[in-house]
Amino acid sequence: MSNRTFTMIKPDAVANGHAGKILDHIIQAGFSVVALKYTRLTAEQAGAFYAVHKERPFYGELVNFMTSGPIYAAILEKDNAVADFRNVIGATNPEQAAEGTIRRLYAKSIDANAIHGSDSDENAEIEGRFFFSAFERF
Ligand code: FUP
Repeated sequence: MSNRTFTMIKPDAVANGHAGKILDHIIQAGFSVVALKYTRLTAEQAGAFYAVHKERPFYGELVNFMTSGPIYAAILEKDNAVADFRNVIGATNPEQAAEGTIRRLYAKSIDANAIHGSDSDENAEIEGRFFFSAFERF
């Protein structure tokens, strides 16, 4: 899945009305949206998705935040998708994100940071499967 990555437009960005602009930004950056879902995570789902952060002090807040409203989940396709998409979204902390990145443009804080992007090909596949069945993935 080296040409695919997984993203979520997070509850802050959806609530602020930025989802359409963010999707357009992603498409203009050269990614194809090959699967897309509007949904809201349960605490169980958010806890499982971020299980890698279970021991971190911000885990509880992260699960609360990710269940606070609806999200868009999507599988994106492009050559070198994982690394290129990380550049498009910018650093975790929007204050450190480069000019023109999605987090710099639309995120307010490190915890409510507008968008998720997988950090490896392996995680892109795991995360994509978390939301989409093989039938839904084109
Ligand atoms: P990223 O890969 O850029 O999404 O960042 P991480 O995997 O390090 O963190 C995942 C999510 O945990 C972030 F998007 C927001 C949250 N987080 C915090 O709330 N506080 C922190 O100090 C670090 C991460």
